[in-house]
Amino acid sequence: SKKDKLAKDSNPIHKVAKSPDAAEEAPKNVVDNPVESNKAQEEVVQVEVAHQFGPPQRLTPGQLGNFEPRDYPSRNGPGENGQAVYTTMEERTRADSSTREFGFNMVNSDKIAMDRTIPDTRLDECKYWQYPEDLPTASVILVFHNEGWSTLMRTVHSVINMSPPHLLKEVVMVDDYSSKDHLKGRLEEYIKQFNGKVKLYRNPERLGLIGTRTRGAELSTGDVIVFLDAHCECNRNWLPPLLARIRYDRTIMAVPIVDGVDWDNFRYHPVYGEAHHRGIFEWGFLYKESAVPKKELSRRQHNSEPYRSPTHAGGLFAMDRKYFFEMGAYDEGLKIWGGENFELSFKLWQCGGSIEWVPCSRVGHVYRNHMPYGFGKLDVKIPVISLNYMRVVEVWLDDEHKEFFYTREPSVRGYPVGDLTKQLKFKKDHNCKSFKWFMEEVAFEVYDRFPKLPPNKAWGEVKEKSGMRCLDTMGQQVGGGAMGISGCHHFGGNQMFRINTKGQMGVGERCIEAPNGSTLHMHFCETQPTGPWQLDLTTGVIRHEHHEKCLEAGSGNKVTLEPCDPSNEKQKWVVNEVR
Ligand code: UD2
Ligand code: MN
Repeated sequence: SKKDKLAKDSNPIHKVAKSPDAAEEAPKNVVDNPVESNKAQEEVVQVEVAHQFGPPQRLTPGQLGNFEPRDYPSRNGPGENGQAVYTTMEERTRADSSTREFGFNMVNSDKIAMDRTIPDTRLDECKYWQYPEDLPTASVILVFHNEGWSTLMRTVHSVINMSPPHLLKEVVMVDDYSSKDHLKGRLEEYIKQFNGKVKLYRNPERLGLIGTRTRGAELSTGDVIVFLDAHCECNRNWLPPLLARIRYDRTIMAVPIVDGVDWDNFRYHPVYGEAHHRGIFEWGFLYKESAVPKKELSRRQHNSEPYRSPTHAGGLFAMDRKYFFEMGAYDEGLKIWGGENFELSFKLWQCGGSIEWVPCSRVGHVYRNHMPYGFGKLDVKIPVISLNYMRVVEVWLDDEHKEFFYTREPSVRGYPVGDLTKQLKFKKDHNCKSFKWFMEEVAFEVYDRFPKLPPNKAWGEVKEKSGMRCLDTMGQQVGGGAMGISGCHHFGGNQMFRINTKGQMGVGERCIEAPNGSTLHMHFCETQPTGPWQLDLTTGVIRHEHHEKCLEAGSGNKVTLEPCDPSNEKQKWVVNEVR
């Protein structure tokens, strides 16, 4: 058709790849590999809709995959092949101010072609997968708020260039109430070159990324919605492997592997070496990635096949559009940023869907230097992210696991999270499985890294009884210098500690140790939830049981372990809860 032709012409990389017309003649659903076929049947037991689709794909070494780009260009120029670009002395001031404004060095980004080449970071095997020809179409949704120009537009170009035109229904850009001039009329003008394939919608008010994604999904018309952050670069043949999984089973959320792009020099680099990783979490719900357990890896025939994951980072994933809404989309009570990845993940797993990471689909994401935008005016007295986590926790966790969250984040316990009727009804109506089931069957490695937390004995600021100073991390990280004491500020943060009944002293996701027997340092928490700290609530003495010494407030900002002396007032502390 005319539309296809236009799209194809504007797509340099796919123009000589197998055309959609040729695809029509290809045999559909031919099962010529008995091993694959058995595997598919096994999975059919779990997923009713799967049987009609047969094996999702097959590997034919020596024969380039049917969607594999045939003429990926090789070029020289700034940033080509994902190389770093550098800032000159004259550019320094502008570069720094753009970094403050966008979290990215836009001066460097502006030097790089919109369609720059990037290195192929996939496993070699990925080139030889044959995917079904009749894949569902995709709407790629880019939500954005005050993004820099060239990083945003490079994302659009990259989606267009790296996707087979007949599978890319549209790119849906949704502006979340940006205020920057460069995102006004210029954007409408610029996207005209894409002949209608790129659509632009604008929010009449700030919805936050979560609400904006749901709006983007509502505005989309493709079979599948693919969300990407507005600063991404798609790698070779990124789209078909995602679509193939959803074609095979519409209840799968398919997640590309997210490579890194440097916020300063824009170097594109693979996220991991050979070992596959997947998304998990600790009990404060900081997102973590961890090597995929053998048990999961061994379910597959080939190392380049998709594997199941408990959760994902949030930004980049594909889902059947209708299924996304059947699952209630995102909880409307989640505000602006954070926690939505867990909400959708827990909901999917517990209510009949699943999440797979797809090694043959790779997309680069520019990790910011810092978050450059605020969250707008919201009537919330705890961090918005904590409120989002609480909504997720209250709906999807059971009592045992909820308690781990509130042990890790004690100051938010009891804060009103708003109406959860809709979420709880969904869970009941869909007969969703328990969080315990999820932990045992899906996220089984989490306990190995983040064991069940014993209750807190005390938490809050640790204040000297003989003065006005509080224990303070002084911003130190693991491997860094000594912690100290400084004027109590009652805001928690670096002065918020937890001492649990097993002797562990925690701050945020970290634990405290005194490796030299004198000064206190940040540590990774041991995989056993135990520690050396004994707090005597009556005397206020904090004793390190291995060094047999007590915590003593020194002069200036100093705090050290010293021989215990019950008459020394400098060794007496009081732990005050702060909210
Ligand atoms: C990560 C995710 C991000 C999201 C977030 C938690 C990746 C690579 N990124 O943070 O997608 O899941 O965790 O919620 O997994 N935006 C808006 N409105 C806003 C704020 C942001 O539209 O009010 C846009 C923003 O322009 C960007 C996207 O939302 O395109 C994600 O925001 P981010 O890049 O600041 O988040 P990130 O990568 O730190
Ligand atoms: Mn991002």
